[in-house]
Amino acid sequence: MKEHFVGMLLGTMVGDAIGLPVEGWDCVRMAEQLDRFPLLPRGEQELATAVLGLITGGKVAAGEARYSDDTQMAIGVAQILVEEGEIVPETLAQRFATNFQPWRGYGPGAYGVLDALKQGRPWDEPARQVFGGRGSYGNGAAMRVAPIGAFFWDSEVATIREQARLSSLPTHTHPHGIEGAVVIALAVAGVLRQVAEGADELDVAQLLGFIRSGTHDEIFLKKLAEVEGFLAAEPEPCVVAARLGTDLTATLSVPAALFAFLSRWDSLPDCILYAVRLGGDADTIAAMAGALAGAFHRSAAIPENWLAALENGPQGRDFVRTLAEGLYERWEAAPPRRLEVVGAE
Ligand code: F2R
Ligand code: MG
Repeated sequence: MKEHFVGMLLGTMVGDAIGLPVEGWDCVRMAEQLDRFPLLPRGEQELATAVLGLITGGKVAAGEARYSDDTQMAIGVAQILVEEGEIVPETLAQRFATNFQPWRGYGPGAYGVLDALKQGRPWDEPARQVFGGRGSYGNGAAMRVAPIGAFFWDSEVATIREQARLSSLPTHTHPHGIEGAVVIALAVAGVLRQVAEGADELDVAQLLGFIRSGTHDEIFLKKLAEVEGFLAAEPEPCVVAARLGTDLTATLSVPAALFAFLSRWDSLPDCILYAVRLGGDADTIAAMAGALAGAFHRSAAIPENWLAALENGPQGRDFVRTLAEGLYERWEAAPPRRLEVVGAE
């Protein structure tokens, strides 16, 4: 299980890093560029790889693949779980502020909230005030929530929901922003439940059923039904992208990440590259899909050249691995409320 925890966090990081150079490209533009790549002369391929990074399959120098706010904030969530054994929103808000690196590419709302927290504002004020007091329904709470799904994989669904909700509050108070986090946390927990039962193959229907059982929002339930329909029909990636959505909001990105994983769960690289190919918020969709694929397959499934390319500074690849191992050790030493029979709900 330890290597599944590591896979979850390194999967987030590698998905984020691979998608980052093309964040904001639409699906059609992405397809044109990637399909053209193999036809380019060698020199032009090198130039394209310098811009597009690992997505081309070309060589990227060690430590050159940067991560963004997705990984930075997932690190904060994992750190609080290791230190506190549960999410304490005020402490998490302080950690987000301490870890805040403005150049990591935060969403506009989140940037303002973190800046305000850094200046000492009460932890729960800025998030409630953004977007005219409506709160953010961006995907920022969902993109960082995977460590909660791992740490609480064998807890009651209600606990997973509550921990995901609490982890959203420092930046995202809109119900859709929160529910996006709940859905991804449930998905990670559902994957690890299957792992614990010894599954070699993902039971897609069971995982979808588990996610549905803890999802309370009509829009997400409708999107889950669409995801299920696409699994049978397998439309072109750009049709999937157009129908499920690939933007910065939770309702229009979390379903695409789920589809990427559920349709390509058997290969971590295929899952991440497909998530990036959907376009739009590519780093975040690939980070969420990468967390799920990493949780299922373990970190060994991440290609060596991808791992080698990841940045490895003070909070880089090795730090992330050690943090994920610490998360597992914390779970093992002081287990959260366990289910008597796994999967009994
Ligand atoms: N910020 C970025 N990338 C820069 C944009 C790249 C490119 N141009 C593109 O279009 O893809 N990436 C990072 O931001 C996302 C996470 O965002 P987060 O933390 O949820 O931020 P925010 O600002 O709170 O929400 C994101 C956007 O959602 C819309 N929105 C949210 N709540 C709203 C509300 N109540 N009313 C209206 N709009 C709302 C806004 O457009 C927000 O800016 C990740 O992609 C991460 O990688
Ligand atoms: Mg993004």
